[in-house]
Amino acid sequence: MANQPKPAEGLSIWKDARKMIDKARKDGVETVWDRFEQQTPACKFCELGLTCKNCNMGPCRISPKKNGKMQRGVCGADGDVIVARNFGRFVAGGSAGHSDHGRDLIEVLEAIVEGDAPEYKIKGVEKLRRIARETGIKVDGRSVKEIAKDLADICFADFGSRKKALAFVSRVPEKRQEIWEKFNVVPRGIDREIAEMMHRTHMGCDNDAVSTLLHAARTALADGWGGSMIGTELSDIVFGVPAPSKSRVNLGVIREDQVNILVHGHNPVVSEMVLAAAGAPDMIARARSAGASGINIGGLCCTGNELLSRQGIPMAGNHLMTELAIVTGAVEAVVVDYQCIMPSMVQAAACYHTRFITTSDKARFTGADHISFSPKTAAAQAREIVGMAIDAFAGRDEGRVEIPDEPVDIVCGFSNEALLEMLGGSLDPLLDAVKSGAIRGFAAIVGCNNPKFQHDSQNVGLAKELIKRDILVLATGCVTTAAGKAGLLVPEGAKMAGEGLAKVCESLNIPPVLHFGSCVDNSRVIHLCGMIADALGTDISDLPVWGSSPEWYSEKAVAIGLYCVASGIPVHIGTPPHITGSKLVTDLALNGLEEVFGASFLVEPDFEKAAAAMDARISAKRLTLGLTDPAGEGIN
Ligand code: XCC
Ligand code: SF4
Repeated sequence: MANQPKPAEGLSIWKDARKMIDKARKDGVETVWDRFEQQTPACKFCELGLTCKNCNMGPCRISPKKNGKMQRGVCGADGDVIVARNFGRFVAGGSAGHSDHGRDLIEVLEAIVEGDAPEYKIKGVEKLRRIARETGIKVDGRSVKEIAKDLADICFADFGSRKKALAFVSRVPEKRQEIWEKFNVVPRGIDREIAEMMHRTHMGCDNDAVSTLLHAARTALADGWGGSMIGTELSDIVFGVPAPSKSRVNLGVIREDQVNILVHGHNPVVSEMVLAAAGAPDMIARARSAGASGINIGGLCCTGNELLSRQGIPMAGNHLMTELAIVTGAVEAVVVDYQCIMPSMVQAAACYHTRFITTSDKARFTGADHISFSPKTAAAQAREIVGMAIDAFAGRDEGRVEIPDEPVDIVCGFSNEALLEMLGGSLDPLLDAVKSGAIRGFAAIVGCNNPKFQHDSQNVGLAKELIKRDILVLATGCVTTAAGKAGLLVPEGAKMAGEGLAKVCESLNIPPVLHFGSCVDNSRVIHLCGMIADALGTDISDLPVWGSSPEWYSEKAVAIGLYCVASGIPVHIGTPPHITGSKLVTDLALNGLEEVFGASFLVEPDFEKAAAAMDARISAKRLTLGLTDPAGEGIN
């Protein structure tokens, strides 16, 4: 029996989302919330992580307490082993996503050097030189291309299997490196750790849950200090280092009078070219003769964040807004690369005049228009894409267009470089604010949306709770859009912050929540933590910091969570991964990792309780560092 659809109010906190959910129902477009209903309740065995399909003697599923005795799979694997193996592969999936994205940037850098990417340039020359020096490349007296070639080689080498440690492990505080050595989790090669995880979890290999989980940490570290960090740093080198700028956010950025192209996915390589093509005078003229007043590029998810951070394009929405953006009826084309793109967008686009254009051979969607994008032919292909969007404009049905809200102002484009520049070249002013207690600590709120929660309720709720407690928030991934819509990404947002933080925001003219980029840019966060720890002569796990992903959904989010924990940053998550069928694995995640890494996971679906727990730990860490914490006592 079909259930009555839930009222849109309960599904999202946003006006633009609610209106589009209602319109989707009217227009007959199925959304993520409809399908979530259909999939509920979930299979208990899967939810607990107690199913195994790793071989063909199975599939097997373990009842937690069959006759008081732990059941085993056909091969003899118990619940702990099965849960750990599943979790390990989950982390490997996430690390692979970020890292294969990073690899694409190396390929572009190499293509630039070899003259195979004529339309791309190295915009971040200064950063190229700095990173080259950091990684031991000779810089003086050499050309940009020579240096870039060597850096590309060093990055490629990090993907292999012949090194003792990845290049950027040199950024990790010494005490932390010692911990990694002690537990044998120093990441050696990005592809290597991922492949080893697949190997270990084959039938008959790593049959000790703790051992598997330690390798999961190593795999995640290869992502954070490897694949993701390469993704971030090389994107900065090729497309420029983000610097603060203004933009706008929500579905209101879609323009009724223009050809709207939304870029979606994660990698800036395609979307930067689409943006450039859309600015070409002949393209604009073509759009005009089609009856539009111009061409508007808007962002979705992390490709949006990449272009927002560097080029200031407006942001249409985050993960759960992607289908709804199409429902406005005013989107001519959605151009995607990879990751987090719901396959349903093909069907949603087919309900309107919208062209759904895929560009990566790694991410084909049945029913989509595919343009096999290559850096060599980028400009022509980007023009082709923009042309397709312009042609689609004629098919727009004005009667079905509804743009549901007015956009909200934001400030974006924070990076460690930008932060340092704002602070006058040194972290000292920031550290002084921490020491005085004006800023009590830092929290990076990262990641996704998940229909298990009212859309963005936790992302926004937690951010507001933390800034109230004088905890400066860094946001990445889909949380940035939520924070922006809530008015937290502008300096005026400091009105919602505690007194101490508000004063710091005012004196630096910064928002209480800093837009720190896309998901791969969480590498900026761990790097910053490393720099702060070094400046204080301590380890990351001693700092008053947190990571949090309240509404996470993806494998990548778990990889991020685990590399943060293994780097010494405790991590709050709103829902547990599929591990709760094993007491051993769950205890390790919640407590045991603390003994190993000085940080562990907190699972808490209620943002108020999460904020209180995060606050308490920040308070304790301050005291251990020898700092006072009057504000902490005031609020709890
Ligand atoms: Fe994807 Fe990066 Fe999550 Fe958003 S935040 S839903 S992973 S787009 Ni990374
Ligand atoms: Fe079953 Fe073991 Fe095969 Fe998994 S690896 S499916 S538990 S027999």
